[in-house]
Amino acid sequence: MTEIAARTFTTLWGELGTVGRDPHTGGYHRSVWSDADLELREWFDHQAQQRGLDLHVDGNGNQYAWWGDPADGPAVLTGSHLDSVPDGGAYDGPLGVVAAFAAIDAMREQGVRPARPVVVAAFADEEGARFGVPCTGSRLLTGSLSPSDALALRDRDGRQLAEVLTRRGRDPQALGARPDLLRRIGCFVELHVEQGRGLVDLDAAVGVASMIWPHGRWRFDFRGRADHAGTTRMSDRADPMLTYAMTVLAANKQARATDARATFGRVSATPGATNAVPSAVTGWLDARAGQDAELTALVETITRQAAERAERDGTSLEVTAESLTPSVHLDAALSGRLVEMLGDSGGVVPVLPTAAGHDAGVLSAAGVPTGMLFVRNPTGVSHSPAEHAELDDCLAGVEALVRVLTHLAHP
Ligand code: HGY
Ligand code: MN
Ligand code: MN
Repeated sequence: MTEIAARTFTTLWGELGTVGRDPHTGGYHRSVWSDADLELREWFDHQAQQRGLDLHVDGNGNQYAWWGDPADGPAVLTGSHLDSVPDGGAYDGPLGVVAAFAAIDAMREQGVRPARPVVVAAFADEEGARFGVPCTGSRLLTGSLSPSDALALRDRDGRQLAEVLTRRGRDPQALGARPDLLRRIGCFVELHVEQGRGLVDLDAAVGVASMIWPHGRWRFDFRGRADHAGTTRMSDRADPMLTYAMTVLAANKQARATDARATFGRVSATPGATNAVPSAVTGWLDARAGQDAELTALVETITRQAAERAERDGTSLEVTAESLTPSVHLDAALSGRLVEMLGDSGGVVPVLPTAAGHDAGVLSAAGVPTGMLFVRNPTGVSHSPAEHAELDDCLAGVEALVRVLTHLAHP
Protein backbone atom coordinates (compact mmCIF):
# COMPACT_ATOMS: atom_id res chain seq x y z
CA MET A 1 0.00 0.00 0.00
CA THR A 2 1.47 3.37 -0.95
CA GLU A 3 2.36 5.72 1.86
CA ILE A 4 0.22 8.54 0.50
CA ALA A 5 -2.91 6.38 0.26
CA ALA A 6 -2.52 5.31 3.86
CA ARG A 7 -1.94 8.90 4.91
CA THR A 8 -4.92 10.15 2.93
CA PHE A 9 -7.14 7.41 4.26
CA THR A 10 -6.29 7.97 7.91
CA THR A 11 -6.49 11.76 7.59
CA LEU A 12 -9.86 11.74 5.86
CA TRP A 13 -11.18 9.06 8.21
CA GLY A 14 -10.20 11.20 11.16
CA GLU A 15 -11.93 14.25 9.69
CA LEU A 16 -15.22 12.36 9.34
CA GLY A 17 -14.98 10.70 12.74
CA THR A 18 -16.74 13.45 14.67
CA VAL A 19 -19.41 14.45 12.14
CA GLY A 20 -22.87 13.55 13.44
CA ARG A 21 -21.42 11.27 16.10
CA ASP A 22 -23.38 10.55 19.29
CA PRO A 23 -20.87 10.87 22.16
CA HIS A 24 -22.86 8.43 24.29
CA THR A 25 -23.35 5.57 21.84
CA GLY A 26 -20.54 6.28 19.34
CA GLY A 27 -23.12 5.88 16.59
CA TYR A 28 -23.74 8.33 13.76
CA HIS A 29 -26.79 10.42 12.96
CA ARG A 30 -26.30 11.61 9.39
CA SER A 31 -29.76 11.67 7.82
CA VAL A 32 -30.19 13.52 4.57
CA TRP A 33 -30.29 17.32 4.76
CA SER A 34 -29.49 17.24 8.48
CA ASP A 35 -26.78 19.56 9.81
CA ALA A 36 -24.39 16.60 9.79
CA ASP A 37 -25.27 15.90 6.16
CA LEU A 38 -24.49 19.48 5.20
CA GLU A 39 -21.16 19.21 7.01
CA LEU A 40 -20.41 16.04 5.05
CA ARG A 41 -21.34 17.76 1.78
CA GLU A 42 -18.90 20.57 2.54
CA TRP A 43 -16.24 17.98 3.43
CA PHE A 44 -16.77 16.25 0.07
CA ASP A 45 -16.51 19.54 -1.81
CA HIS A 46 -13.32 20.37 0.06
CA GLN A 47 -11.74 17.01 -0.80
CA ALA A 48 -12.52 17.58 -4.47
CA GLN A 49 -11.17 21.12 -4.44
CA GLN A 50 -8.01 20.02 -2.61
CA ARG A 51 -7.34 17.60 -5.47
CA GLY A 52 -8.30 19.92 -8.30
CA LEU A 53 -11.26 17.68 -9.19
CA ASP A 54 -14.23 19.29 -10.93
CA LEU A 55 -17.22 19.46 -8.62
CA HIS A 56 -20.64 18.68 -10.04
CA VAL A 57 -24.11 18.20 -8.50
CA ASP A 58 -27.05 16.75 -10.39
CA GLY A 59 -30.04 18.49 -8.83
CA ASN A 60 -30.89 15.39 -6.80
CA GLY A 61 -28.42 16.04 -4.00
CA ASN A 62 -25.79 13.70 -5.46
CA GLN A 63 -22.25 15.08 -5.52
CA TYR A 64 -19.57 14.17 -8.06
CA ALA A 65 -15.86 14.95 -8.17
CA TRP A 66 -14.48 14.54 -11.74
CA TRP A 67 -10.85 13.70 -12.44
CA GLY A 68 -10.54 14.31 -16.18
CA ASP A 69 -12.55 15.78 -19.00
CA PRO A 70 -16.06 14.32 -19.44
CA ALA A 71 -15.42 14.56 -23.19
CA ASP A 72 -12.81 11.80 -22.76
CA GLY A 73 -15.55 9.50 -21.43
CA PRO A 74 -17.20 7.24 -20.74
CA ALA A 75 -16.18 7.79 -17.16
CA VAL A 76 -15.31 5.26 -14.48
CA LEU A 77 -17.55 6.08 -11.53
CA THR A 78 -16.74 5.06 -7.96
CA GLY A 79 -17.75 6.31 -4.50
CA SER A 80 -20.74 5.47 -2.30
CA HIS A 81 -22.83 7.43 0.24
CA LEU A 82 -22.15 9.51 3.36
CA ASP A 83 -25.51 9.35 5.10
CA SER A 84 -26.27 6.82 7.84
CA VAL A 85 -29.12 5.06 9.57
CA PRO A 86 -29.92 6.54 12.99
CA ASP A 87 -27.09 5.61 15.39
CA GLY A 88 -25.36 3.87 12.50
CA GLY A 89 -21.81 2.74 12.03
CA ALA A 90 -18.87 4.71 10.65
CA TYR A 91 -18.08 2.50 7.65
CA ASP A 92 -21.38 1.88 5.84
CA GLY A 93 -21.04 4.38 3.00
CA PRO A 94 -18.13 6.63 4.01
CA LEU A 95 -15.63 3.81 3.52
CA GLY A 96 -16.37 3.85 -0.21
CA VAL A 97 -16.02 7.63 -0.50
CA VAL A 98 -12.83 7.95 1.56
CA ALA A 99 -11.28 4.97 -0.23
CA ALA A 100 -12.05 6.62 -3.57
CA PHE A 101 -10.20 9.83 -2.70
CA ALA A 102 -7.30 7.82 -1.25
CA ALA A 103 -7.19 5.74 -4.43
CA ILE A 104 -6.96 8.87 -6.59
CA ASP A 105 -4.08 10.17 -4.46
CA ALA A 106 -2.29 6.85 -4.83
CA MET A 107 -2.89 6.71 -8.58
CA ARG A 108 -1.49 10.21 -8.99
CA GLU A 109 1.55 9.35 -6.90
CA GLN A 110 2.12 6.35 -9.14
CA GLY A 111 1.97 8.65 -12.17
CA VAL A 112 -1.25 7.16 -13.47
CA ARG A 113 -2.87 9.41 -16.07
CA PRO A 114 -6.29 7.92 -16.76
CA ALA A 115 -7.34 7.85 -20.40
CA ARG A 116 -10.91 8.14 -19.16
CA PRO A 117 -12.35 10.36 -16.44
CA VAL A 118 -12.48 8.86 -12.95
CA VAL A 119 -15.39 10.21 -10.89
CA VAL A 120 -16.04 10.00 -7.15
CA ALA A 121 -19.73 10.13 -6.23
CA ALA A 122 -21.45 10.69 -2.91
CA PHE A 123 -25.04 9.62 -3.47
CA ALA A 124 -27.72 11.34 -1.41
CA ASP A 125 -29.93 9.58 1.13
CA GLU A 126 -28.92 5.99 0.47
CA GLU A 127 -30.36 4.81 3.78
CA GLY A 128 -33.75 6.46 3.39
CA ALA A 129 -33.59 7.08 7.14
CA ARG A 130 -35.48 10.37 7.10
CA PHE A 131 -38.07 10.09 4.33
CA GLY A 132 -38.48 6.31 4.32
CA VAL A 133 -37.36 5.47 0.77
CA PRO A 134 -33.79 4.16 0.33
CA CYS A 135 -31.42 5.41 -2.37
CA THR A 136 -33.52 8.46 -3.21
CA GLY A 137 -30.50 10.23 -4.77
CA SER A 138 -29.60 7.44 -7.15
CA ARG A 139 -33.25 6.58 -7.83
CA LEU A 140 -33.96 10.19 -8.84
CA LEU A 141 -30.82 10.24 -11.00
CA THR A 142 -31.88 7.10 -12.86
CA GLY A 143 -35.57 7.98 -13.04
CA SER A 144 -36.73 5.06 -10.90
CA LEU A 145 -38.18 7.56 -8.42
CA SER A 146 -40.18 10.49 -9.80
CA PRO A 147 -39.56 14.02 -8.50
CA SER A 148 -43.24 14.34 -7.55
CA ASP A 149 -43.17 11.14 -5.48
CA ALA A 150 -39.92 12.20 -3.84
CA LEU A 151 -41.07 15.74 -3.04
CA ALA A 152 -44.22 14.39 -1.41
CA LEU A 153 -42.28 12.19 1.03
CA ARG A 154 -42.55 13.32 4.63
CA ASP A 155 -40.14 12.92 7.54
CA ARG A 156 -41.22 11.98 11.07
CA ASP A 157 -42.00 15.61 11.84
CA GLY A 158 -44.39 15.65 8.88
CA ARG A 159 -42.10 17.89 6.83
CA GLN A 160 -42.17 17.23 3.10
CA LEU A 161 -38.91 16.83 1.21
CA ALA A 162 -39.88 19.86 -0.89
CA GLU A 163 -40.02 22.03 2.22
CA VAL A 164 -36.78 20.65 3.63
CA LEU A 165 -34.96 21.31 0.35
CA THR A 166 -36.21 24.87 0.25
CA ARG A 167 -35.15 25.45 3.87
CA ARG A 168 -31.70 24.17 2.89
CA GLY A 169 -31.52 26.59 -0.03
CA ARG A 170 -31.96 23.85 -2.63
CA ASP A 171 -34.37 24.02 -5.57
CA PRO A 172 -37.05 21.30 -5.32
CA GLN A 173 -37.69 21.78 -9.03
CA ALA A 174 -34.12 20.69 -9.79
CA LEU A 175 -34.94 17.06 -8.96
CA GLY A 176 -35.18 14.70 -11.87
CA ALA A 177 -33.65 11.98 -14.01
CA ARG A 178 -30.34 12.82 -15.65
CA PRO A 179 -29.95 10.52 -18.64
CA ASP A 180 -27.37 12.96 -20.00
CA LEU A 181 -25.19 12.31 -16.96
CA LEU A 182 -25.75 8.55 -17.01
CA ARG A 183 -24.68 8.47 -20.67
CA ARG A 184 -21.30 9.83 -19.56
CA ILE A 185 -20.78 6.93 -17.14
CA GLY A 186 -19.17 3.80 -18.59
CA CYS A 187 -19.23 1.77 -15.40
CA PHE A 188 -19.64 2.08 -11.64
CA VAL A 189 -17.58 0.27 -9.01
CA GLU A 190 -18.72 0.83 -5.42
CA LEU A 191 -16.46 -0.16 -2.55
CA HIS A 192 -18.40 -0.95 0.63
CA VAL A 193 -17.81 -2.54 4.00
CA GLU A 194 -19.26 -6.03 3.96
CA GLN A 195 -22.44 -6.24 6.05
CA GLY A 196 -21.98 -9.85 6.97
CA ARG A 197 -19.25 -12.36 7.75
CA GLY A 198 -18.61 -13.84 4.34
CA LEU A 199 -15.06 -12.48 4.01
CA VAL A 200 -14.25 -13.34 7.63
CA ASP A 201 -15.25 -16.96 7.12
CA LEU A 202 -13.25 -17.07 3.87
CA ASP A 203 -10.29 -15.29 5.46
CA ALA A 204 -10.12 -12.64 2.75
CA ALA A 205 -9.73 -8.86 3.14
CA VAL A 206 -11.51 -7.96 -0.10
CA GLY A 207 -14.24 -9.61 -2.14
CA VAL A 208 -16.49 -8.96 -5.13
CA ALA A 209 -20.30 -8.81 -5.02
CA SER A 210 -22.34 -11.08 -7.25
CA MET A 211 -25.88 -9.97 -6.55
CA ILE A 212 -28.10 -7.89 -4.28
CA TRP A 213 -31.08 -9.57 -2.65
CA PRO A 214 -34.54 -8.20 -3.41
CA HIS A 215 -35.77 -6.14 -0.48
CA GLY A 216 -38.47 -3.71 0.45
CA ARG A 217 -40.29 -1.75 3.14
CA TRP A 218 -43.98 -2.12 4.03
CA ARG A 219 -45.97 0.08 6.40
CA PHE A 220 -48.46 -1.88 8.58
CA ASP A 221 -51.22 0.30 10.04
CA PHE A 222 -53.15 -1.47 12.84
CA ARG A 223 -56.27 0.31 14.10
CA GLY A 224 -58.26 -0.61 17.20
CA ARG A 225 -60.23 1.07 19.93
CA ALA A 226 -58.66 3.42 22.46
CA ASP A 227 -59.68 2.59 26.00
CA HIS A 228 -58.67 2.72 29.63
CA ALA A 229 -55.77 0.44 30.57
CA GLY A 230 -57.31 -0.35 33.94
CA THR A 231 -61.04 -0.43 33.61
CA THR A 232 -61.23 -2.28 30.28
CA ARG A 233 -61.32 -6.04 30.66
CA MET A 234 -58.88 -7.90 28.39
CA SER A 235 -61.77 -9.63 26.62
CA ASP A 236 -63.41 -6.30 25.85
CA ARG A 237 -60.47 -4.80 23.99
CA ALA A 238 -59.68 -4.19 20.33
CA ASP A 239 -56.00 -3.64 20.95
CA PRO A 240 -53.85 -2.88 17.85
CA MET A 241 -50.67 -3.37 19.88
CA LEU A 242 -51.63 -7.02 20.40
CA THR A 243 -52.20 -7.52 16.67
CA TYR A 244 -48.90 -5.78 15.94
CA ALA A 245 -47.03 -7.95 18.46
CA MET A 246 -48.45 -11.17 17.02
CA THR A 247 -47.53 -9.95 13.53
CA VAL A 248 -43.94 -9.41 14.60
CA LEU A 249 -43.83 -12.94 16.00
CA ALA A 250 -45.39 -14.37 12.83
CA ALA A 251 -42.95 -12.47 10.60
CA ASN A 252 -39.97 -13.67 12.61
CA LYS A 253 -41.19 -17.28 12.44
CA GLN A 254 -41.87 -17.12 8.70
CA ALA A 255 -38.48 -15.59 7.90
CA ARG A 256 -36.66 -18.18 10.00
CA ALA A 257 -38.54 -20.96 8.26
CA THR A 258 -37.47 -19.74 4.81
CA ASP A 259 -33.99 -18.33 5.58
CA ALA A 260 -35.29 -14.90 4.59
CA ARG A 261 -35.21 -11.68 6.63
CA ALA A 262 -38.12 -9.87 8.27
CA THR A 263 -37.57 -6.97 10.63
CA PHE A 264 -39.93 -4.61 12.40
CA GLY A 265 -37.38 -2.08 13.58
CA ARG A 266 -39.62 0.95 13.81
CA VAL A 267 -43.00 1.28 15.55
CA SER A 268 -45.24 4.10 16.73
CA ALA A 269 -48.34 3.93 18.95
CA THR A 270 -51.14 6.49 19.13
CA PRO A 271 -51.70 8.18 21.54
CA GLY A 272 -48.74 6.48 23.18
CA ALA A 273 -50.04 6.78 26.75
CA THR A 274 -48.90 4.26 29.32
CA ASN A 275 -52.37 3.96 30.82
CA ALA A 276 -54.40 3.75 27.63
CA VAL A 277 -55.06 0.98 25.11
CA PRO A 278 -53.78 2.52 21.88
CA SER A 279 -56.17 3.48 19.10
CA ALA A 280 -53.56 2.78 16.43
CA VAL A 281 -50.14 1.23 16.01
CA THR A 282 -47.93 1.58 12.94
CA GLY A 283 -45.05 -0.79 12.34
CA TRP A 284 -42.62 -0.80 9.41
CA LEU A 285 -41.54 -4.14 7.96
CA ASP A 286 -38.18 -4.49 6.22
CA ALA A 287 -38.32 -7.78 4.34
CA ARG A 288 -35.68 -9.48 2.16
CA ALA A 289 -35.14 -12.84 0.56
CA GLY A 290 -32.72 -14.60 -1.78
CA GLN A 291 -35.10 -14.41 -4.73
CA ASP A 292 -37.94 -12.16 -5.86
CA ALA A 293 -40.60 -14.89 -5.67
CA GLU A 294 -39.48 -15.81 -2.16
CA LEU A 295 -39.80 -12.19 -1.06
CA THR A 296 -43.28 -11.91 -2.57
CA ALA A 297 -44.35 -15.11 -0.81
CA LEU A 298 -42.85 -13.99 2.50
CA VAL A 299 -44.66 -10.64 2.52
CA GLU A 300 -47.93 -12.24 1.36
CA THR A 301 -47.75 -14.76 4.21
CA ILE A 302 -46.96 -12.15 6.83
CA THR A 303 -49.77 -9.92 5.55
CA ARG A 304 -52.27 -12.79 5.54
CA GLN A 305 -51.35 -13.86 9.06
CA ALA A 306 -51.58 -10.25 10.28
CA ALA A 307 -55.04 -9.89 8.73
CA GLU A 308 -56.21 -13.14 10.33
CA ARG A 309 -54.98 -11.92 13.69
CA ALA A 310 -56.67 -8.56 13.22
CA GLU A 311 -59.94 -10.38 12.55
CA ARG A 312 -59.50 -12.24 15.84
CA ASP A 313 -58.59 -9.10 17.80
CA GLY A 314 -61.35 -6.93 16.40
CA THR A 315 -58.78 -4.59 14.93
CA SER A 316 -58.18 -3.51 11.31
CA LEU A 317 -55.07 -3.65 9.16
CA GLU A 318 -53.84 -1.65 6.19
CA VAL A 319 -50.55 -2.53 4.50
CA THR A 320 -48.76 -0.04 2.23
CA ALA A 321 -45.69 -0.91 0.19
CA GLU A 322 -43.26 2.00 0.67
CA SER A 323 -40.36 0.74 -1.45
CA LEU A 324 -39.49 -2.42 -3.33
CA THR A 325 -36.10 -3.20 -4.89
CA PRO A 326 -36.06 -6.30 -7.11
CA SER A 327 -33.02 -8.57 -7.03
CA VAL A 328 -30.02 -7.22 -8.94
CA HIS A 329 -27.40 -9.45 -10.53
CA LEU A 330 -24.37 -7.22 -10.94
CA ASP A 331 -22.67 -7.07 -14.33
CA ALA A 332 -21.09 -10.49 -14.79
CA ALA A 333 -18.42 -9.33 -17.24
CA LEU A 334 -17.33 -6.43 -15.04
CA SER A 335 -17.44 -8.55 -11.89
CA GLY A 336 -15.38 -11.19 -13.66
CA ARG A 337 -12.81 -8.56 -14.57
CA LEU A 338 -12.75 -7.34 -10.97
CA VAL A 339 -11.96 -10.88 -9.81
CA GLU A 340 -9.19 -11.15 -12.43
CA MET A 341 -7.71 -7.78 -11.56
CA LEU A 342 -7.64 -8.62 -7.86
CA GLY A 343 -6.72 -12.24 -8.36
CA ASP A 344 -3.41 -11.50 -9.98
CA SER A 345 -2.13 -10.14 -6.68
CA GLY A 346 -2.40 -13.72 -5.44
CA GLY A 347 -5.03 -15.36 -3.30
CA VAL A 348 -8.59 -16.29 -4.04
CA VAL A 349 -11.07 -13.44 -4.50
CA PRO A 350 -14.41 -14.40 -2.95
CA VAL A 351 -17.57 -13.54 -4.89
CA LEU A 352 -20.48 -13.01 -2.53
CA PRO A 353 -24.17 -12.06 -2.65
CA THR A 354 -25.42 -9.42 -0.26
CA ALA A 355 -28.76 -8.83 1.47
CA ALA A 356 -27.90 -5.16 1.88
CA GLY A 357 -29.17 -2.62 -0.62
CA HIS A 358 -26.81 -0.21 -2.37
CA ASP A 359 -26.76 2.61 -4.89
CA ALA A 360 -24.82 0.14 -7.01
CA GLY A 361 -28.03 -1.87 -7.31
CA VAL A 362 -29.97 1.15 -8.50
CA LEU A 363 -27.41 2.09 -11.16
CA SER A 364 -27.09 -1.51 -12.25
CA ALA A 365 -30.87 -1.77 -12.65
CA ALA A 366 -30.70 1.39 -14.78
CA GLY A 367 -28.28 -0.30 -17.17
CA VAL A 368 -24.95 1.05 -15.90
CA PRO A 369 -22.38 -1.81 -15.88
CA THR A 370 -21.82 -2.03 -12.14
CA GLY A 371 -19.66 -4.00 -9.73
CA MET A 372 -18.99 -3.89 -6.00
CA LEU A 373 -15.93 -4.49 -3.88
CA PHE A 374 -16.43 -5.59 -0.28
CA VAL A 375 -14.01 -4.97 2.58
CA ARG A 376 -13.90 -7.46 5.43
CA ASN A 377 -16.00 -6.65 8.48
CA PRO A 378 -14.60 -8.71 11.39
CA THR A 379 -17.93 -9.12 13.17
CA GLY A 380 -20.28 -8.67 10.23
CA VAL A 381 -22.24 -6.18 12.34
CA SER A 382 -23.64 -3.12 10.52
CA HIS A 383 -26.27 -0.43 11.06
CA SER A 384 -24.83 -0.23 14.56
CA PRO A 385 -22.14 1.77 16.40
CA ALA A 386 -20.30 -1.55 16.68
CA GLU A 387 -19.72 -1.68 12.90
CA HIS A 388 -15.99 -1.94 12.26
CA ALA A 389 -13.29 -2.72 9.73
CA GLU A 390 -9.57 -3.07 10.44
CA LEU A 391 -7.36 -0.34 8.98
CA ASP A 392 -5.25 -2.92 7.14
CA ASP A 393 -8.35 -4.29 5.46
CA CYS A 394 -9.53 -0.78 4.57
CA LEU A 395 -6.13 -0.12 2.98
CA ALA A 396 -6.36 -3.44 1.16
CA GLY A 397 -9.66 -2.13 -0.17
CA VAL A 398 -7.99 1.09 -1.29
CA GLU A 399 -5.25 -0.91 -3.01
CA ALA A 400 -7.89 -3.02 -4.75
CA LEU A 401 -9.68 0.12 -5.87
CA VAL A 402 -6.43 1.61 -7.21
CA ARG A 403 -5.87 -1.53 -9.25
CA VAL A 404 -9.44 -1.60 -10.54
CA LEU A 405 -9.73 2.12 -11.37
CA THR A 406 -6.33 2.16 -13.07
CA HIS A 407 -7.31 -0.81 -15.19
CA LEU A 408 -10.80 0.43 -16.07
CA ALA A 409 -9.60 3.94 -16.90
CA HIS A 410 -7.12 2.49 -19.42
CA PRO A 411 -9.28 0.51 -21.84
O1 HGY B 1 -30.83 -1.18 4.10
C1 HGY B 1 -29.86 -1.50 3.42
O2 HGY B 1 -29.71 -2.63 3.03
C2 HGY B 1 -28.81 -0.48 3.07
O3 HGY B 1 -27.89 -0.45 4.10
N1 HGY B 1 -29.38 0.80 2.81
MN1 MN C 1 -26.75 0.86 5.21
MN1 MN D 1 -24.47 1.45 2.50
